[in-house]
Amino acid sequence: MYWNEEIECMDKEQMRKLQSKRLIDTVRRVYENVPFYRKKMEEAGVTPEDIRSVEDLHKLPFTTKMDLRDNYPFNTFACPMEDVVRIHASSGTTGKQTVVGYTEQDLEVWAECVARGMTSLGVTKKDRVHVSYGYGLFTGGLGAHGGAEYLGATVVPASTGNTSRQVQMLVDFQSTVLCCTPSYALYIADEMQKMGITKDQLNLKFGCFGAEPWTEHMRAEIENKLGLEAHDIYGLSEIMGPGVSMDCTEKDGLHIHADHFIPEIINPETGEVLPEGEKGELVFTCITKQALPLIRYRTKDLSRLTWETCGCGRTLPRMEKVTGRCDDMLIIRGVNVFPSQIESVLLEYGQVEPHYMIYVDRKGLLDTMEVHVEMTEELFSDAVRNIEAQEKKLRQRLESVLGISAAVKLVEPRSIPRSEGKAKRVIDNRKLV
Ligand code: DLL
Repeated sequence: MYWNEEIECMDKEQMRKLQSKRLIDTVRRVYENVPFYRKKMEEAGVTPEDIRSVEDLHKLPFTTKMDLRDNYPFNTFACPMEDVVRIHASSGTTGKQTVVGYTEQDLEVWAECVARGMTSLGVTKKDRVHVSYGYGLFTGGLGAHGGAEYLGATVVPASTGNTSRQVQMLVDFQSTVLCCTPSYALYIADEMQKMGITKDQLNLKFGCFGAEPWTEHMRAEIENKLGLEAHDIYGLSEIMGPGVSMDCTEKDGLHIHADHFIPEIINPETGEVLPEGEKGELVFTCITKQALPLIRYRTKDLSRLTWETCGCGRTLPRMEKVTGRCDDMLIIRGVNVFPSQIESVLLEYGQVEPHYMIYVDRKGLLDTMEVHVEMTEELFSDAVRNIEAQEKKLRQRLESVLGISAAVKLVEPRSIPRSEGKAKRVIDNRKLV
């Protein structure tokens, strides 16, 4: 059990004081150590002296994914490289990934946040935690792993893939907690059915599901199929990874570790801060991170906040389940994909025209993606065999850039509908129910 009562039940006024102190330190640190931040603040006409408490947060400029790309890979880091002990990455909007770094202390805070969240939903050191998030540059695997280990639980680092083997492990090891994307949880349930294994043969009690949007309806379905309590875990690499917030036994919003991250909700069009309870874009400011303390980072995720004390007794602010974004990022089988990444692959490849359409669907339980792109007149008049060979090459290229497979179909020149206004590039037929 990892229960930090002093922080998790801290009186609001005291929390604001703690946040203010940490914010002041962080702003000074990034101003002194990160040329990018100094420039950004100078341009906005703010100095560290202008930031005297959390009330002044709104004076600071926002940070975006584009800023991270422009400073690729390490120029946003606020500590010497020799203090960075781990690197992770997530999808960028085009060719380059978004790179994030952690010091030893950052990793400890991360593990503590995940451990706090797991404790809030009932996990203890007696539990056996099966982690089926991907390990590697993605933060899911090592993030959930670190938290479960910090708690003293037994971790099974299963990672992704080979679902029948995962099911067998769940039966053999009698793991009590499952960490994976909600769609993979349903996939596991489906695989169990195929293998003739019932939920009674498993010993699952809790699930920590996240990395993609899911609904209350899916929660009920997963709970029913796997016989566990399904909980939501939210996070993003830029801020930390999984565990920025998680829902507790009450399942009434996700608790944000406000002693490490200050949340705000803004109007995505105007940037104006919205009052408590209104829906808008989530923005986080990291106030304890050493390697990458992002200031007012725009997540593009839509949610709302409440500071009302939760039924579980925690006073930490809660965010509503994220079910949408205010940009065009797609999450396909848990992997973030920007249409602009696909576009750069197509344009770089040649032999095709810059007219394409991305079809996303959910076949059975798996997300699928098919990219239709117009071929050039020359290719069109070529032999069918050559066209097929080009489709295959493009498919391989897309897979290596996106990290997930996508079908590719080369279509006749001028067959994709042109639009008169904003081009519609994505048709997402998945229904989140
Ligand atoms: O997906 C971190 C993570 C791993 C969270 C495992 C939870 C579990 P990124 O790859 O940087 O990090 O993607 C972050 O994924 O901005 C959201 O749009 C989406 N997302 C993450 N968790 C949730 C969730 C990880 N629980 C982006 N509900 C975020 C809805 C989520 N969307």
